[in-house]
Amino acid sequence: MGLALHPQHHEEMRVKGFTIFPSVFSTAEMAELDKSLDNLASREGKSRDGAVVFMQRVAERCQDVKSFARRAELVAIATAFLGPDVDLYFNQHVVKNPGPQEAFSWHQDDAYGPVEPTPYLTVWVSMTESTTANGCVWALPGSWHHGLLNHERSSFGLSCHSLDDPDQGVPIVASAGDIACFWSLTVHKSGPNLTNTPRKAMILQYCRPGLRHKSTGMLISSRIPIARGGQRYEEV
Ligand SMILES: O=C(O)CCC(=O)C(=O)O
Repeated sequence: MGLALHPQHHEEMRVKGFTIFPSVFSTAEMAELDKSLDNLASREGKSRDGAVVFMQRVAERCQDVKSFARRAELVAIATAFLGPDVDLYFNQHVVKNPGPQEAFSWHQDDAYGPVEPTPYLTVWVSMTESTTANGCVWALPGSWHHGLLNHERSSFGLSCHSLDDPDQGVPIVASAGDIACFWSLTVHKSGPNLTNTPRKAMILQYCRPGLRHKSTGMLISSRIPIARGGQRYEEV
């Protein structure tokens, strides 16, 4: 598997605000991560069977996920886009089970908790196939250039662009082990899962150290160190 980072990835992040890394992890590695998340859910008495399940801050509670967030491939991506020092700001596992649930509204990740400096980097790891039929992510190319947009509450999260607008961006179709990277200002949505198997993703959000809440200026202290001086952070 492995990772090849090309000038095209930088160009796509600069122009469109997102880029894809195919086949970074194997299907077996994704199954292993899935098992760790399943074990965590069992340990905590939680179910992954709801329509859409969010398990947040799992790296803080599961060593396997924390180690995964420091995989060499992810350190390479995060340091390429953010510089040599990187922290994990936020992470969540999302399961979209089959069902007639709504689409996840068009939004910017920054809208859920404005921070400075912005944008940070969202690394969306596809743990299963992600298709237009099972609720893949869609992105609006170039949208990150407009800064933080006004968001309104919708029936499924915050919304900054209508699901009825003729411009519905582009789908990010992925296989298990592919990665989609986007800025926290890139406008994106995801659709319902109209198939009969779950769609799963691990979302890792990386930032430079020193991230602060925009509203209060307070340092966000709960970050996990990922890389220092371009090298993976080793716990002592
Ligand atoms: O995994 C998904 O469906 C996307 C979720 C999403 O857009 C987000 O967490 O910001």
